[in-house]
Amino acid sequence: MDPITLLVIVALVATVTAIISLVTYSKRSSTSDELVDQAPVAAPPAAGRSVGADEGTASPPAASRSSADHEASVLEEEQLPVAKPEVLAPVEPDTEQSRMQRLRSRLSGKALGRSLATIFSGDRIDASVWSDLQDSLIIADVGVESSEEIVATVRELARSAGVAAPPDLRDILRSVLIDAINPSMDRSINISRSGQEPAVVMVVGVNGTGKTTTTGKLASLLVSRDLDVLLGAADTFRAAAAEQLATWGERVGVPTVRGQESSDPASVAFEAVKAGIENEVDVVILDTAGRLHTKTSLMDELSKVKRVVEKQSPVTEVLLVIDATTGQNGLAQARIFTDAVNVTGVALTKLDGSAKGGIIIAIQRELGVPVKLVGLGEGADDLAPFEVVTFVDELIGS
Ligand SMILES: Nc1nc2c(ncn2[C@@H]2O[C@H](COP(=O)(O)OP(=O)(O)OP(=O)(O)O)[C@@H](O)[C@H]2O)c(=O)[nH]1
Ligand SMILES: [Mg+2]
Repeated sequence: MDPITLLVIVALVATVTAIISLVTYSKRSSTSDELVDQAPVAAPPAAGRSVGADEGTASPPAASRSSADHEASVLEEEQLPVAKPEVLAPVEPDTEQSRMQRLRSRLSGKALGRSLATIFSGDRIDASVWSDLQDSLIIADVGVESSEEIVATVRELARSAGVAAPPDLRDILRSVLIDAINPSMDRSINISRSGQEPAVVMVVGVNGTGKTTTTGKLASLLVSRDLDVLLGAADTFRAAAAEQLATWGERVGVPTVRGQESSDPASVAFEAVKAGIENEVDVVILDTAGRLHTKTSLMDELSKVKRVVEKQSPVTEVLLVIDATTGQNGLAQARIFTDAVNVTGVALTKLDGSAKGGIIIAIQRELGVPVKLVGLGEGADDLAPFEVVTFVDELIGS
Protein backbone atom coordinates (compact mmCIF):
# COMPACT_ATOMS: atom_id res chain seq x y z
CA MET A 1 0.00 0.00 0.00
CA ASP A 2 1.39 3.39 -0.89
CA PRO A 3 1.98 5.88 1.96
CA ILE A 4 -0.72 8.34 0.84
CA THR A 5 -3.48 5.67 0.92
CA LEU A 6 -2.20 4.56 4.38
CA LEU A 7 -2.40 8.17 5.67
CA VAL A 8 -5.96 8.57 4.37
CA ILE A 9 -7.05 5.29 6.13
CA VAL A 10 -5.45 6.37 9.47
CA ALA A 11 -7.14 9.78 9.29
CA LEU A 12 -10.53 8.15 8.56
CA VAL A 13 -10.20 5.71 11.50
CA ALA A 14 -9.24 8.56 13.89
CA THR A 15 -12.24 10.67 12.82
CA VAL A 16 -14.72 7.75 13.26
CA THR A 17 -13.25 6.95 16.73
CA ALA A 18 -13.60 10.59 17.82
CA ILE A 19 -17.24 10.73 16.67
CA ILE A 20 -18.11 7.46 18.52
CA SER A 21 -16.54 8.62 21.83
CA LEU A 22 -18.31 12.01 21.62
CA VAL A 23 -21.72 10.33 21.19
CA THR A 24 -21.04 7.87 24.09
CA TYR A 25 -19.95 10.69 26.45
CA SER A 26 -22.99 12.86 25.82
CA LYS A 27 -25.29 9.84 26.40
CA ARG A 28 -23.54 8.97 29.68
CA SER A 29 -23.69 12.51 31.07
CA SER A 30 -27.41 12.92 30.35
CA THR A 31 -28.11 9.56 32.08
CA SER A 32 -26.20 10.61 35.22
CA ASP A 33 -28.12 13.95 35.37
CA GLU A 34 -31.35 11.96 35.28
CA LEU A 35 -30.05 9.76 38.11
CA VAL A 36 -29.28 12.81 40.29
CA ASP A 37 -32.72 14.25 39.65
CA GLN A 38 -34.50 11.00 40.39
CA ALA A 39 -32.46 9.96 43.43
CA PRO A 40 -34.71 9.53 46.49
CA VAL A 41 -33.40 11.84 49.24
CA ALA A 42 -34.20 12.09 52.90
CA ALA A 43 -31.45 14.10 54.50
CA PRO A 44 -32.31 15.83 57.80
CA PRO A 45 -32.58 19.62 57.66
CA ALA A 46 -29.26 21.09 58.67
CA ALA A 47 -29.12 22.54 62.16
CA GLY A 48 -30.13 26.14 62.14
CA ARG A 49 -31.52 25.91 58.61
CA SER A 50 -35.10 26.89 58.17
CA VAL A 51 -37.18 24.44 56.11
CA GLY A 52 -40.34 25.53 54.32
CA ALA A 53 -43.32 23.30 55.11
CA ASP A 54 -44.21 23.14 51.41
CA GLU A 55 -40.66 22.13 50.58
CA GLY A 56 -41.55 18.83 52.16
CA THR A 57 -39.24 17.30 54.65
CA ALA A 58 -36.73 15.62 52.37
CA SER A 59 -33.95 17.89 51.30
CA PRO A 60 -31.17 16.75 48.95
CA PRO A 61 -27.64 17.14 50.24
CA ALA A 62 -26.12 20.33 48.83
CA ALA A 63 -23.42 18.43 46.89
CA SER A 64 -25.91 16.36 44.90
CA ARG A 65 -28.29 19.19 44.00
CA SER A 66 -28.43 20.08 40.32
CA SER A 67 -27.62 23.69 39.54
CA ALA A 68 -31.28 24.25 38.57
CA ASP A 69 -32.36 23.10 42.04
CA HIS A 70 -29.80 25.36 43.59
CA GLU A 71 -30.99 28.35 41.61
CA ALA A 72 -34.59 27.58 42.56
CA SER A 73 -33.74 27.47 46.24
CA VAL A 74 -31.79 30.72 45.99
CA LEU A 75 -34.82 32.31 44.32
CA GLU A 76 -37.09 30.96 47.06
CA GLU A 77 -34.89 32.52 49.68
CA GLU A 78 -34.81 35.80 47.78
CA GLN A 79 -38.61 35.85 47.64
CA LEU A 80 -39.05 35.60 51.40
CA PRO A 81 -41.45 38.34 52.47
CA VAL A 82 -39.18 39.58 55.27
CA ALA A 83 -35.47 40.25 55.60
CA LYS A 84 -33.25 37.31 56.46
CA PRO A 85 -32.41 37.28 60.16
CA GLU A 86 -28.96 38.15 61.28
CA VAL A 87 -27.04 34.87 61.40
CA LEU A 88 -25.78 34.32 64.88
CA ALA A 89 -23.23 31.69 65.75
CA PRO A 90 -24.91 28.93 67.82
CA VAL A 91 -24.26 29.48 71.50
CA GLU A 92 -23.06 26.85 73.95
CA PRO A 93 -25.99 26.22 76.30
CA ASP A 94 -25.56 26.92 79.97
CA THR A 95 -25.57 24.08 82.51
CA GLU A 96 -28.61 23.41 84.70
CA GLN A 97 -26.63 24.31 87.81
CA SER A 98 -25.73 27.77 86.61
CA ARG A 99 -29.35 28.31 85.49
CA MET A 100 -30.43 27.62 89.08
CA GLN A 101 -27.88 30.11 90.37
CA ARG A 102 -29.28 32.68 87.99
CA LEU A 103 -32.79 31.85 89.24
CA ARG A 104 -31.69 32.57 92.80
CA SER A 105 -29.96 35.83 91.99
CA ARG A 106 -32.85 37.14 89.86
CA LEU A 107 -35.46 36.25 92.49
CA SER A 108 -33.72 37.62 95.53
CA GLY A 109 -34.70 41.06 96.75
CA LYS A 110 -38.34 40.83 95.63
CA ALA A 111 -40.75 43.23 97.36
CA LEU A 112 -42.39 40.49 99.44
CA GLY A 113 -39.08 39.66 101.13
CA ARG A 114 -38.60 43.29 102.10
CA SER A 115 -42.06 43.76 103.61
CA LEU A 116 -41.83 40.44 105.47
CA ALA A 117 -38.52 41.57 106.97
CA THR A 118 -40.38 44.52 108.51
CA ILE A 119 -43.33 42.42 109.73
CA PHE A 120 -41.09 39.75 111.29
CA SER A 121 -38.84 42.26 113.05
CA GLY A 122 -41.52 43.30 115.59
CA ASP A 123 -41.48 42.14 119.18
CA ARG A 124 -45.00 40.77 119.53
CA ILE A 125 -47.68 39.11 117.45
CA ASP A 126 -50.86 41.16 117.29
CA ALA A 127 -53.70 41.75 114.81
CA SER A 128 -51.57 44.13 112.73
CA VAL A 129 -49.05 41.35 112.03
CA TRP A 130 -51.78 39.21 110.44
CA SER A 131 -53.30 42.05 108.44
CA ASP A 132 -49.88 43.25 107.26
CA LEU A 133 -48.95 39.70 106.26
CA GLN A 134 -52.15 39.32 104.27
CA ASP A 135 -51.67 42.68 102.54
CA SER A 136 -48.10 41.81 101.61
CA LEU A 137 -49.17 38.51 100.06
CA ILE A 138 -51.96 40.18 98.09
CA ILE A 139 -49.58 42.88 96.83
CA ALA A 140 -47.17 40.12 95.72
CA ASP A 141 -49.96 38.69 93.46
CA VAL A 142 -50.76 35.68 95.62
CA GLY A 143 -54.46 36.52 95.23
CA VAL A 144 -57.03 37.51 97.86
CA GLU A 145 -58.48 34.08 98.54
CA SER A 146 -55.13 32.31 98.61
CA SER A 147 -53.65 35.01 100.86
CA GLU A 148 -56.52 34.70 103.34
CA GLU A 149 -56.14 30.94 103.49
CA ILE A 150 -52.37 31.12 103.86
CA VAL A 151 -52.60 33.63 106.73
CA ALA A 152 -55.31 31.54 108.46
CA THR A 153 -53.10 28.43 108.25
CA VAL A 154 -50.00 30.26 109.53
CA ARG A 155 -52.06 31.71 112.36
CA GLU A 156 -53.46 28.32 113.37
CA LEU A 157 -50.03 26.63 113.25
CA ALA A 158 -48.45 29.49 115.28
CA ARG A 159 -51.21 29.21 117.89
CA SER A 160 -50.93 25.44 118.26
CA ALA A 161 -47.12 25.63 118.47
CA GLY A 162 -47.30 28.44 121.07
CA VAL A 163 -45.23 30.84 118.93
CA ALA A 164 -45.14 34.32 120.47
CA ALA A 165 -42.32 36.13 118.66
CA PRO A 166 -42.77 37.44 115.07
CA PRO A 167 -39.36 36.17 113.84
CA ASP A 168 -40.53 32.60 114.52
CA LEU A 169 -43.36 33.06 112.04
CA ARG A 170 -40.93 33.03 109.15
CA ASP A 171 -40.35 29.28 109.25
CA ILE A 172 -44.06 28.60 109.57
CA LEU A 173 -44.87 30.84 106.60
CA ARG A 174 -42.09 29.19 104.62
CA SER A 175 -43.52 25.70 105.12
CA VAL A 176 -47.11 26.85 104.43
CA LEU A 177 -46.02 28.46 101.13
CA ILE A 178 -44.05 25.39 100.11
CA ASP A 179 -47.11 23.21 100.80
CA ALA A 180 -49.32 25.64 98.87
CA ILE A 181 -47.14 25.23 95.76
CA ASN A 182 -47.15 21.47 96.27
CA PRO A 183 -43.57 20.24 95.96
CA SER A 184 -44.69 16.70 95.14
CA MET A 185 -45.97 17.69 91.67
CA ASP A 186 -44.08 16.43 88.65
CA ARG A 187 -42.41 19.48 87.13
CA SER A 188 -40.38 17.81 84.44
CA ILE A 189 -41.17 18.70 80.84
CA ASN A 190 -42.71 15.56 79.37
CA ILE A 191 -40.44 14.73 76.47
CA SER A 192 -40.75 10.96 76.49
CA ARG A 193 -40.84 9.48 73.01
CA SER A 194 -43.32 6.81 72.12
CA GLY A 195 -41.63 4.36 69.73
CA GLN A 196 -40.35 6.11 66.62
CA GLU A 197 -42.32 9.27 67.30
CA PRO A 198 -40.73 12.35 68.81
CA ALA A 199 -42.09 14.04 71.91
CA VAL A 200 -44.16 17.09 70.93
CA VAL A 201 -44.29 20.25 73.05
CA MET A 202 -46.91 22.86 72.14
CA VAL A 203 -46.26 26.39 73.40
CA VAL A 204 -49.46 28.43 73.85
CA GLY A 205 -50.58 31.68 75.44
CA VAL A 206 -51.93 35.19 74.89
CA ASN A 207 -50.09 37.81 72.79
CA GLY A 208 -46.66 38.93 73.83
CA THR A 209 -46.28 36.69 76.87
CA GLY A 210 -42.97 35.31 75.59
CA LYS A 211 -43.98 32.14 73.69
CA THR A 212 -41.44 32.41 70.87
CA THR A 213 -38.65 33.41 73.23
CA THR A 214 -39.55 30.53 75.56
CA THR A 215 -39.60 28.12 72.60
CA GLY A 216 -36.06 29.18 71.70
CA LYS A 217 -34.86 29.07 75.29
CA LEU A 218 -36.47 25.65 75.85
CA ALA A 219 -34.70 24.36 72.73
CA SER A 220 -31.42 25.58 74.22
CA LEU A 221 -32.20 23.83 77.54
CA LEU A 222 -32.96 20.56 75.73
CA VAL A 223 -29.87 20.85 73.53
CA SER A 224 -27.85 21.19 76.76
CA ARG A 225 -29.26 17.75 77.64
CA ASP A 226 -27.95 16.35 74.33
CA LEU A 227 -31.37 16.03 72.75
CA ASP A 228 -32.15 16.50 69.04
CA VAL A 229 -34.69 19.27 68.72
CA LEU A 230 -36.72 20.64 65.81
CA LEU A 231 -38.82 23.81 65.92
CA GLY A 232 -42.17 24.24 64.16
CA ALA A 233 -43.37 27.77 63.35
CA ALA A 234 -47.12 27.22 63.79
CA ASP A 235 -47.57 30.97 64.24
CA THR A 236 -48.51 31.77 60.65
CA PHE A 237 -50.35 34.91 61.63
CA ARG A 238 -47.49 37.15 60.52
CA ALA A 239 -44.33 36.41 58.54
CA ALA A 240 -42.11 37.99 61.16
CA ALA A 241 -43.16 35.33 63.67
CA ALA A 242 -41.64 32.48 61.65
CA GLU A 243 -38.59 34.63 61.01
CA GLN A 244 -38.18 35.29 64.73
CA LEU A 245 -38.40 31.56 65.50
CA ALA A 246 -35.97 30.64 62.71
CA THR A 247 -33.52 33.15 64.17
CA TRP A 248 -33.83 31.40 67.53
CA GLY A 249 -33.25 28.08 65.71
CA GLU A 250 -30.01 29.44 64.26
CA ARG A 251 -29.01 30.82 67.62
CA VAL A 252 -29.36 27.50 69.44
CA GLY A 253 -28.34 25.35 66.46
CA VAL A 254 -31.60 23.53 65.65
CA PRO A 255 -33.66 23.42 62.41
CA THR A 256 -36.98 25.21 61.97
CA VAL A 257 -39.91 24.06 59.81
CA ARG A 258 -42.03 26.94 58.64
CA GLY A 259 -44.90 27.65 56.23
CA GLN A 260 -46.19 30.58 54.27
CA GLU A 261 -47.69 33.58 56.03
CA SER A 262 -51.45 33.03 56.63
CA SER A 263 -51.22 29.29 55.91
CA ASP A 264 -53.10 26.92 58.19
CA PRO A 265 -51.15 26.64 61.46
CA ALA A 266 -52.36 23.06 61.88
CA SER A 267 -50.78 22.03 58.57
CA VAL A 268 -47.44 23.66 59.46
CA ALA A 269 -47.53 21.89 62.82
CA PHE A 270 -48.33 18.63 61.00
CA GLU A 271 -45.38 19.11 58.61
CA ALA A 272 -43.04 19.93 61.48
CA VAL A 273 -43.96 16.76 63.35
CA LYS A 274 -43.69 14.77 60.11
CA ALA A 275 -40.17 16.15 59.63
CA GLY A 276 -39.44 15.27 63.24
CA ILE A 277 -40.49 11.66 62.67
CA GLU A 278 -38.57 11.34 59.40
CA ASN A 279 -35.42 12.86 60.85
CA GLU A 280 -35.73 10.91 64.10
CA VAL A 281 -35.44 13.93 66.36
CA ASP A 282 -36.20 13.59 70.07
CA VAL A 283 -38.42 16.64 70.55
CA VAL A 284 -40.49 18.88 68.27
CA ILE A 285 -41.41 22.23 69.85
CA LEU A 286 -44.34 24.05 68.23
CA ASP A 287 -44.59 27.80 68.65
CA THR A 288 -48.17 29.03 68.20
CA ALA A 289 -49.69 32.45 67.57
CA GLY A 290 -50.65 34.63 70.50
CA ARG A 291 -54.40 34.60 71.03
CA LEU A 292 -56.84 36.22 73.37
CA HIS A 293 -58.22 33.54 75.63
CA THR A 294 -61.65 35.18 75.28
CA LYS A 295 -61.82 34.60 71.49
CA THR A 296 -63.60 31.28 71.05
CA SER A 297 -62.65 30.84 67.37
CA LEU A 298 -58.96 31.25 68.14
CA MET A 299 -59.18 28.81 71.02
CA ASP A 300 -60.90 26.33 68.65
CA GLU A 301 -58.03 26.80 66.18
CA LEU A 302 -55.60 25.81 68.92
CA SER A 303 -57.57 22.65 69.70
CA LYS A 304 -57.46 21.86 65.97
CA VAL A 305 -53.66 22.23 65.83
CA LYS A 306 -53.39 19.72 68.67
CA ARG A 307 -55.88 17.29 67.09
CA VAL A 308 -54.13 17.38 63.71
CA VAL A 309 -50.67 16.89 65.23
CA GLU A 310 -51.95 13.92 67.22
CA LYS A 311 -52.83 12.10 63.99
CA GLN A 312 -49.10 11.39 63.84
CA SER A 313 -47.69 11.74 67.31
CA PRO A 314 -49.11 12.50 70.76
CA VAL A 315 -48.60 16.00 72.15
CA THR A 316 -46.66 15.17 75.30
CA GLU A 317 -46.61 18.65 76.83
CA VAL A 318 -48.80 21.74 76.43
CA LEU A 319 -46.92 24.63 77.93
CA LEU A 320 -48.93 27.73 78.78
CA VAL A 321 -46.75 30.83 78.82
CA ILE A 322 -47.83 33.43 81.37
CA ASP A 323 -46.22 36.84 81.76
CA ALA A 324 -45.48 37.35 85.48
CA THR A 325 -45.95 41.09 85.12
CA THR A 326 -49.64 40.66 84.22
CA GLY A 327 -50.42 39.37 87.72
CA GLN A 328 -53.85 37.93 88.42
CA ASN A 329 -54.84 38.22 84.74
CA GLY A 330 -52.65 35.20 84.15
CA LEU A 331 -54.98 33.14 86.25
CA ALA A 332 -58.01 33.85 84.05
CA GLN A 333 -55.94 33.03 80.95
CA ALA A 334 -54.75 29.77 82.44
CA ARG A 335 -58.32 28.64 83.19
CA ILE A 336 -59.52 29.08 79.58
CA PHE A 337 -56.42 27.66 77.90
CA THR A 338 -56.66 24.65 80.18
CA ASP A 339 -60.22 24.05 78.97
CA ALA A 340 -59.24 24.32 75.28
CA VAL A 341 -56.04 22.30 75.12
CA ASN A 342 -55.48 20.62 78.44
CA VAL A 343 -52.47 22.59 79.63
CA THR A 344 -49.93 20.34 81.33
CA GLY A 345 -47.47 22.95 82.55
CA VAL A 346 -46.89 26.67 82.94
CA ALA A 347 -43.84 28.67 81.93
CA LEU A 348 -43.85 31.91 83.90
CA THR A 349 -41.88 34.50 81.95
CA LYS A 350 -40.43 37.92 82.78
CA LEU A 351 -40.01 37.09 86.43
CA ASP A 352 -36.88 39.23 86.20
CA GLY A 353 -39.08 42.21 85.38
CA SER A 354 -41.67 41.58 88.06
CA ALA A 355 -41.27 42.77 91.63
CA LYS A 356 -43.83 40.16 92.68
CA GLY A 357 -43.86 36.48 91.73
CA GLY A 358 -46.75 35.45 94.01
CA ILE A 359 -48.78 34.55 90.90
CA ILE A 360 -47.00 31.18 90.98
CA ILE A 361 -48.71 30.40 94.26
CA ALA A 362 -52.11 31.45 92.93
CA ILE A 363 -51.74 29.37 89.74
CA GLN A 364 -50.67 26.31 91.66
CA ARG A 365 -53.29 26.56 94.38
CA GLU A 366 -56.23 27.51 92.22
CA LEU A 367 -55.55 25.53 89.06
CA GLY A 368 -53.37 22.66 90.11
CA VAL A 369 -51.27 23.10 86.91
CA PRO A 370 -47.59 22.86 87.83
CA VAL A 371 -45.32 25.78 87.04
CA LYS A 372 -42.47 24.00 85.28
CA LEU A 373 -40.25 26.76 83.94
CA VAL A 374 -39.45 30.34 84.80
CA GLY A 375 -38.17 32.96 82.36
CA LEU A 376 -35.56 35.26 83.81
CA GLY A 377 -34.51 37.39 80.86
CA GLU A 378 -34.21 37.55 77.08
CA GLY A 379 -31.05 35.49 76.63
CA ALA A 380 -30.90 31.86 75.43
CA ASP A 381 -29.97 30.62 78.91
CA ASP A 382 -32.48 32.75 80.82
CA LEU A 383 -34.87 29.87 81.43
CA ALA A 384 -34.66 27.72 84.53
CA PRO A 385 -36.58 24.69 85.71
CA PHE A 386 -38.91 25.79 88.52
CA GLU A 387 -37.77 24.65 91.92
CA VAL A 388 -40.24 25.11 94.78
CA VAL A 389 -37.95 25.44 97.80
CA THR A 390 -35.49 27.74 96.01
CA PHE A 391 -38.38 29.88 94.82
CA VAL A 392 -40.01 30.23 98.26
CA ASP A 393 -36.69 30.94 99.97
CA GLU A 394 -35.84 33.69 97.53
CA LEU A 395 -39.39 35.07 97.50
CA ILE A 396 -39.65 35.54 101.26
CA GLY A 397 -35.98 36.41 101.73
CA SER A 398 -33.94 35.26 104.67
N1 LIG B 1 -37.17 40.41 80.58
C1 LIG B 1 -37.72 39.36 79.93
N2 LIG B 1 -38.22 39.54 78.70
C2 LIG B 1 -38.79 38.47 78.07
C3 LIG B 1 -38.83 37.20 78.68
N3 LIG B 1 -39.46 36.35 77.81
C4 LIG B 1 -39.77 37.09 76.72
N4 LIG B 1 -39.38 38.37 76.86
C5 LIG B 1 -39.55 39.48 75.92
O1 LIG B 1 -40.93 39.71 75.72
C6 LIG B 1 -41.17 40.17 74.40
C7 LIG B 1 -42.22 39.28 73.72
O2 LIG B 1 -41.65 38.00 73.56
P1 LIG B 1 -42.12 36.99 72.43
O3 LIG B 1 -41.40 35.71 72.65
O4 LIG B 1 -42.05 37.59 71.07
O5 LIG B 1 -43.65 36.84 72.83
P2 LIG B 1 -44.77 35.98 72.08
O6 LIG B 1 -45.67 35.43 73.13
O7 LIG B 1 -44.17 34.99 71.17
O8 LIG B 1 -45.51 37.13 71.26
P3 LIG B 1 -46.61 36.91 70.10
O9 LIG B 1 -46.13 35.83 69.21
O10 LIG B 1 -46.70 38.24 69.44
O11 LIG B 1 -47.90 36.55 70.80
C8 LIG B 1 -39.83 40.14 73.70
O12 LIG B 1 -39.28 41.41 73.75
C9 LIG B 1 -38.99 39.19 74.54
O13 LIG B 1 -37.62 39.44 74.46
C10 LIG B 1 -38.28 37.06 80.01
O14 LIG B 1 -38.30 35.99 80.65
N5 LIG B 1 -37.74 38.18 80.58
MG1 LIG C 1 -44.45 34.67 69.15
